[in-house]
Amino acid sequence: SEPVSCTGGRADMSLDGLRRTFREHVFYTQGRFPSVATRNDLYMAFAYTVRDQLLHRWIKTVEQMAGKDLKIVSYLSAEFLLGPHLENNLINLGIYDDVLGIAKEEGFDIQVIFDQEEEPGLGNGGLGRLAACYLDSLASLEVPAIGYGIRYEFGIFDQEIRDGWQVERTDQWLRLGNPWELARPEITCRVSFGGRTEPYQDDRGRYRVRWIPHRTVKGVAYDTPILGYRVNTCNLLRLWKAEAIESFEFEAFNVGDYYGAVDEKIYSENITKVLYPNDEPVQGKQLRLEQQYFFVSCSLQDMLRIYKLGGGKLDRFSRHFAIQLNDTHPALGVAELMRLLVDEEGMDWEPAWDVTCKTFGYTNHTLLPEALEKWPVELFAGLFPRHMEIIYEINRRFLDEVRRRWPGDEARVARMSLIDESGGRFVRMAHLACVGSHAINGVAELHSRLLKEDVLRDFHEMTPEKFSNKTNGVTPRRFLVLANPGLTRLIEGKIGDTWIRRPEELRKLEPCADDPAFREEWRRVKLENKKNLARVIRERTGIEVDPASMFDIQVKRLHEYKRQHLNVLHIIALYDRIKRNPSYDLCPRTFIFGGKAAPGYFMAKLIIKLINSVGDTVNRDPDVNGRLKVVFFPDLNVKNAKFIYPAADLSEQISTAGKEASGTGNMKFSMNGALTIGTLDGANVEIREEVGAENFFLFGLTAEEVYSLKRDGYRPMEYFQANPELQRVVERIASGYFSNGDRELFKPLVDALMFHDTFMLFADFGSYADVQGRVDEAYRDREHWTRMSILNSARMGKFSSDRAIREYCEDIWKVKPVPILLE
Ligand code: TH1
Repeated sequence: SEPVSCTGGRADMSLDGLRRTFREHVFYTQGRFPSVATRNDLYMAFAYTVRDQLLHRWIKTVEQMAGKDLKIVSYLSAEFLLGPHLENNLINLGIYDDVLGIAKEEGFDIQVIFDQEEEPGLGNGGLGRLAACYLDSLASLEVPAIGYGIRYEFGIFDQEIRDGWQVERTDQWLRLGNPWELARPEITCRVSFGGRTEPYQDDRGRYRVRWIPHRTVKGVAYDTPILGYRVNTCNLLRLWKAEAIESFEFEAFNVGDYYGAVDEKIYSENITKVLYPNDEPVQGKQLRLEQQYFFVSCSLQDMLRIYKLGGGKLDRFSRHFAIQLNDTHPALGVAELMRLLVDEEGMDWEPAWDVTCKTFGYTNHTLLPEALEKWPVELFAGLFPRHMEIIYEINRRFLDEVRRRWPGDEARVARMSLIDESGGRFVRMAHLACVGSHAINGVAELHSRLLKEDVLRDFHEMTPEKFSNKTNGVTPRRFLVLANPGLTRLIEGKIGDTWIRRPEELRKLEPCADDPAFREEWRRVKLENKKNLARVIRERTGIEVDPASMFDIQVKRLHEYKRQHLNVLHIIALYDRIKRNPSYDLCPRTFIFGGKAAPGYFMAKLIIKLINSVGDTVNRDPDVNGRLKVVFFPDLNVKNAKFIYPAADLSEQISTAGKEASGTGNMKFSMNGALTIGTLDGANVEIREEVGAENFFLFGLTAEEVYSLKRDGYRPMEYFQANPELQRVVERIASGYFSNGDRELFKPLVDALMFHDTFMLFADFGSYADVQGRVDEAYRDREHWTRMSILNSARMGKFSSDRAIREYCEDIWKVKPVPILLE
């Protein structure tokens, strides 16, 4: 076919071209005169101007990929936490300054325009954000890729803080329209649920099974272009929306059941209404399982459609598609691909199984036992009768193999089975993912090792060659260039800008750590960022914070294993020292928290209340005299995070060792020059290795110590009795000091610590408080602190998502870059 020629017009990226296109969009797309254009009109017109550029590159990408014998990565994820598109795309296109100029000429504040963008909050936290970083890196590395997921009508809730408590508000991100997506009403799939199966003989006399489902919905594709950094590759994020299939409505109309037809429509559209707001663990709700199957089935049908378009033969599918399962949420894909190949395409079991295993890779993101997904067999079989049969058949063949390898070891067979029968019957999604994949990986060295030794030990013993580690990474474009323009400029002044693609080159900054003038500049940038955050904090909370104080920040989802309350215990300890000794010498500190709690997670919500209550008391107490401030920053999301990471002096990464698979916030902070106080958990271990032990504040038990302490019987009371300061801290909470004398309010929290302390705060409290003392001392030596800060940024290159994606491409997906030319 003819290559699409589209030069000039809206593809014109000259200053004049951009300005003309922008004006046209105000007029023809928004239907406004410039003089009456609203803020949203202007934002939309800018967004469409940029989108035109993306579409131009997207078409070139598709055009140049067509007909080539290449391999595409399919990243299957229930969550994509993208964050605002506009600024990011300007950076990737290299027209940020041009557009700033146009805005100025046209007479408005570009910042106001940027603020207008609603972010697609289609994820909970790290897992969803990781998927978004990986899309950025795939495109930036010019690797053909499609992200597949769900177009939730309501993403992660907006958080408000009222009277110190979290209040959830629905996220109406689509209210004013979404200029970044293209609806594709012609790209649809049918997805079925329920019903029964039936054997039959096909025309060649072969035994087959057909699924007679109870109901069927339609998936409609919504496409968002994902442009790489300063390349022409523009990949695709394809999100599925559920709708009713038309024939249903017609049928209902024919028998006159108008309300029945509308009911059906509402029922169908329910599937993609709302993101489940639980980080880990996932709640075992039917609708959640329906969501998982819905998007996985649409995505696999779509891949097969694309593949057949190119004339590919099904037994070679895995040479052209590498599918990655982002945790077990899409693990049903293993059974669904088997169903599509065997039932729909008429393949035999063995070749279909061969294709399936070669196609899938599985990334595990958590060791928390309660977060390992399992679904009651009854629920599962009710929704997916055919998949249940397929899973039993996969399991039968798999367990035969286990028995061959370990004859007589029925305990092992029970442990490895895809069905958990140790009390009730459940489908184990992680086992399904392991058996159906050729590659299994964890997300940090420690996590991958613990997977092999513990959670997936039997699988590792059976197929060690499947296992590898892929330490997480984050994109330096969004989290450094976009979030921290001041630091970016400073770095560029010294070592140019090639580090934005190759962050290992940040190492060239190391010598600058010895240059007093550079250190001075570095501090100036940090101070500006802190002033900026102080302003936002004032606007959102009314609290005044001093940018000259140390900004000690913990932002992440609220979870007991992440131990925000350990941080609080330490704050109360400092407060207690001040109260006992009014002239206590403390380097002034501002403690900043942020993060959402799952709406049904009582303890997490109580911790938010505690943070705010301690803040109320401490911030108001004249005895504190500027030495302590405590702030809870409401509604942490990608948009707000941009103010936070660049302003941190100290990053709190204090999870119980062995619980945080990787963490990615830890990387965002350190890249921006924050020092870390942390345990040997997740990627902290590798961050410390990279930046040097002398530039990292380590405390706490190791994962091994945590396990053996648990094994030998952990008694929090012993630590409590041995530490008078800890006693005073707990007593202040228990006595109602922070709750107007109410001793009941925080009792659940105090009791949980005193009698169980599942996450061993008491065991780590002493070491944490000691090391915080060292932090206090270190901060007084500003020159030395700045040195450490510079070295942190300079040595974080490893944690670019580009490095992570390169490893996935080479070791797991076996895919190569395909450079795209514009003309
Ligand atoms: C997170 C992990 O907790 C975190 O340590 C890791 O850095 C991140 O994934 C990216 O790898 C997880 N998020 C979820 C969310 C759900 C279920 C399991 C996990 S693990 C819904």
